[in-house]
Amino acid sequence: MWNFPLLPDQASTFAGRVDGLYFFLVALTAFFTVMISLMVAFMAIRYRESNTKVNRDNPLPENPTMEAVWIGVPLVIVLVIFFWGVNIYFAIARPPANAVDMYVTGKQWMWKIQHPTGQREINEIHVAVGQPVRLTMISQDVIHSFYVPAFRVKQDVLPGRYSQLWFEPTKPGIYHLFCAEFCGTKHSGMIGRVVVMESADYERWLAGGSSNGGSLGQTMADAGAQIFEAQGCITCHKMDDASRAPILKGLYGKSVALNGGETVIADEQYIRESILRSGAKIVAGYGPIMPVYQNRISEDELMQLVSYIKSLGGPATGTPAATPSAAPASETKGTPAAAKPAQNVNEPSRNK
Ligand code: HEC
Ligand SMILES: [Cu+2]
Repeated sequence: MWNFPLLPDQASTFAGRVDGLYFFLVALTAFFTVMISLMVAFMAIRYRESNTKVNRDNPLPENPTMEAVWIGVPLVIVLVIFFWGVNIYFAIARPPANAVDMYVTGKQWMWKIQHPTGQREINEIHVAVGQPVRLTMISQDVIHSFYVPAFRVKQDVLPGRYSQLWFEPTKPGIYHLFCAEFCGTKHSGMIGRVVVMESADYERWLAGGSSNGGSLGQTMADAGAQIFEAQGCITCHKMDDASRAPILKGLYGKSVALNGGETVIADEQYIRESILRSGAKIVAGYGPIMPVYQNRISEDELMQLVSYIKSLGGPATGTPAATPSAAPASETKGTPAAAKPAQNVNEPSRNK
């Protein structure tokens, strides 16, 4: 009979922590609401007009101790709330290093998901229990918001800019995925499900192919490598020759010196911008010769390109990419030399 859940399932590592803070705020609010209401009632009765036995002098008292208490106590309470909130916020803002990268494109009115291993889904995202997932998200049109109540995570998905979200599911099951930003007439229909599976089931699901008929057998990085060739990027960006354009191997996560003297960290957003609006930030030592790819590459393809460039490794002595299966197969095929670690040695020369 009593089946009226006040809160959604707690299905991620954040859920308990967010609820803890939430319940604390509710309890605190309830405490003061009750206390103040009781005081109001008490005063109203005690100082009612007909009661002649009370003292109504009402002098202005001075009581420094009381003032200190009513400044001090709320100060401590709000600081507790602040640091508690900051603590959770930091956890939500910092994906762990072992998180799997997935890519989300929002558009009116659906969610498109790409797995690094190549599966594509629509309005459905399959993940494994205990495996942290990091989402890189973008919108093709208006602002959407990726919201999974059971995970206690919500993040705006913006046009023209990647935003990020991560979570670690703790309980197998099927959970609601909502768009939490009014995004047009069918906003309420922009819903989906997050399917959390046991690892073994998840492996089977990955091996079995996509539930929505996406092409398999090609990882995102492979798809990106193909675009890299098809769009002619490869004619300038060589694997071992930085004379025409920077070598992209080892770019991801590195700090890049720009022509203006500043440096930027080469994250997803920077790589995306470098491709779409190459003139916006020019790498030190190069001219603005790279074509502008705006409107020539779709958001989905851009994510594949980003995934490919990430698969070429990070700055720390060519660390393998976060997605082990994402070897740039078609890239290295013709140029075995490119696969040699010796490549990293050449890298500093790119900033000549
Ligand atoms: C005509 C030659 C040319 C082509 C074609 C070209 N690029 Fe570039 N690219 C450059 C040059 C030169 C730079 C450095 C100057 C700058 O930042 O614009 C660069 C910079 C970049 C950067 C930033 C590199 C860094 O070290 O910070 C990325 C990422 C990039 N290109 C990706 C691509 C992709 C992906 C394509 C294909 C869609 C592409 N480029 C096509 C010449 C080219
Ligand atoms: Cu939406």
